[in-house]
Amino acid sequence: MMMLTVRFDDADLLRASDTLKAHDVWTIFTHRKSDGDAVGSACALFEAGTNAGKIVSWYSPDKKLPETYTYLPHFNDFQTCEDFTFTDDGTLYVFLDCATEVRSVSGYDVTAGINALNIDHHEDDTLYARVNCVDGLASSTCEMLYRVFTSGGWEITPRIAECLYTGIFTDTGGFTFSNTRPLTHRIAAELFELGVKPEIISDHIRQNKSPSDFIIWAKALERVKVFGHDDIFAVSMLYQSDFDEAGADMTGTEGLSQMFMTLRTVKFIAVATQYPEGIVRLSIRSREGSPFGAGEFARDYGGGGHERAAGCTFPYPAECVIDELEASIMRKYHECCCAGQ
Ligand SMILES: [Mn+2]
Repeated sequence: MMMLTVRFDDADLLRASDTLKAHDVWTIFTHRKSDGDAVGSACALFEAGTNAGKIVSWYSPDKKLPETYTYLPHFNDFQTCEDFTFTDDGTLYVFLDCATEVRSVSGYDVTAGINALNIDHHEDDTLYARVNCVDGLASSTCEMLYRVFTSGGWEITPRIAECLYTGIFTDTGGFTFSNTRPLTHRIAAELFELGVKPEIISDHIRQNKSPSDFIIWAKALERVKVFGHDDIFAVSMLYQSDFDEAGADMTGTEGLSQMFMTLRTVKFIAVATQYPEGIVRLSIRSREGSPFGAGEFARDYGGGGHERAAGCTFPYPAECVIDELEASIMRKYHECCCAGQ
């Protein structure tokens, strides 16, 4: 079952806008494994804050951001931080695109009454901040931010529009995923009118693979395993040695799990990646016809995300990941089928 913790009210947008206006110093946090929505929303908010005379900074635990987004303003203002010291000096801490505080830097204590604002669109968001602005139906955090800005009369400059469009485009798979609503298109049209060039943004996002990324993708394609009744499941795996041998960046896998969804029979895919510390993370996608959602599967392993796109760590050594993954998917499948009878 989908976990719905989010109760959203349009008044939350204005409350978020007022909270931003009331503070002169903003510290922005985005999640680990930065994607277009995290980077786009942070750059948009950074730019809006700078235009409004705020002092802004931006952190996440990532060592670096995906090269894809270098065209966005404030890409170079990003700073890496694993462990952050939160203070009570009037700074506003803004979490963007983080379903829980643990998705970003450590050091945040939910019970400490930290002066935090949470702007997000994950349906399993835990509402961990003092002020929460979370609509589980929104396509992206960038869509949320657009609505926050318009509710409070903030000027959306062409540069801000470009950032917001980027996050909406990436989180909806170029307006093709089921989270794309009429409102998403209306907002995209507004951003278009504000100066966004869709073909240029699409080129930045989609035509950005390096030859070494292709070597990595080839490895994942070669190792794909399709199984289950009517071949509805698929898994694949990338090892740290693949990245070393190809000289590829770990951010080059963006779009890989979605690509497996083009297999005609597949409704659920999990791509495992071994990280340098040895940890294995899963990138999971599901679609109509899967007996369980990507988010539901990820939550079994302490992960999270959306019903159709989610992620988690997978607690097995790299050499047994493929077998264990297949076994857990089949176990979950049998649980779901039995429960339904
Ligand atoms: Mn997002």
